[in-house]
Amino acid sequence: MSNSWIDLRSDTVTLPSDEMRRAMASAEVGDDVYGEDPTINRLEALAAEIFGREAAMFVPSGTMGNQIAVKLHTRPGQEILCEERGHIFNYEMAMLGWFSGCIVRPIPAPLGILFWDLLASRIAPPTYYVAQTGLIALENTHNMAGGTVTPIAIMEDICAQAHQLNLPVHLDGARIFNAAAYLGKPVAEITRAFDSVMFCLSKGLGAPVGSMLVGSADFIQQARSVRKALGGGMRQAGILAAAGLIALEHGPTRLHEDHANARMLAEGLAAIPGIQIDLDTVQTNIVICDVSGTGRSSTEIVAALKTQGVLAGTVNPQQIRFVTHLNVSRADCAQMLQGLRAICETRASV
Ligand code: TLP
Repeated sequence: MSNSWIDLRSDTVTLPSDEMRRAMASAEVGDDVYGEDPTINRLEALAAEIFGREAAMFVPSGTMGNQIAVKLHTRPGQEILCEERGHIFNYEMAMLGWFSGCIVRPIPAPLGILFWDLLASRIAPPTYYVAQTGLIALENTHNMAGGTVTPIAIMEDICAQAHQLNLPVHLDGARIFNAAAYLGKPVAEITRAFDSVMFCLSKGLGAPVGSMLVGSADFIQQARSVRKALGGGMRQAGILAAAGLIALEHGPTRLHEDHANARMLAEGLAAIPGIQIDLDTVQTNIVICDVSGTGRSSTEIVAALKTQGVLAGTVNPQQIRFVTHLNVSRADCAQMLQGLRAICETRASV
């Protein structure tokens, strides 16, 4: 898609800045499978430092980071507890079963925010003829709940209770910097209780490619083998890490702008007849609304928006998702709202 679109489908569509492209062109590189790419090594050291962990590993995608963590935390035949709309369960190609040999016990949670009481009753009893719970996986921010943020106290309580049962807890923190901006706390503080954390460089932080997995030195050493087994040994990938370093150093500082734009967009949506939105869910850069009251399906509305140069995504036949990011301005959001109002009014006057 060219730059002339107002692309609200996802923050994955962000384009690398000129500064990133320059850094990529001049990146010092080596063979990362030998551990010899200095730019990757710098990125991994910086990520470990920012998260207050022993080690970090660069992976091509958030999906690979999540799935490596799951593989290491579980054994085939176990169960994984996660929220029912979780990315790890719904959008990662059934890899929890395919790759790790586990099944998911999905749990619905208001605003996508799991808390210990919801999880406790789903943990398998220690009976030899019952599949054992192997992992709890949280997602913060929660994408399909509308970018909602799980408070620190809830995450820490879940981790503390799980650890008492010797259960590991993984965080899909694809957008953890958005959660940190909302909570006003450093990522190290809000993620310290987790056994492993995956976060993405390639979403709101603006890198073209890449995610990171952070954890203990031992965990990351094992993770390197699993990454290699999946074909994720990327050789001179310092070219990508150079953009990742800029994303990690500068990306987090501007996320509040995306959040303010999302709030403005959500309030505008709430004022359009036929559109329903729970403004409580709009905490970060994701806005999910229900369009069924307009008399049109989400697919029809997304198609109508496209004729106006606006791209958005459907969640299901009733819901549309808009995601703000660094390539979308406040004026773009206002233009989208104007277009959507016109679409809904056309229908009303038919
Ligand atoms: N999310 C994408 C789609 O896959 C839905 C998006 O457009 O939001 N965890 C979370 C919470 C995510 O939202 C995503 C991507 C991932 C993991 C996977 O990251 P990638 O795309 O790098 O594999």
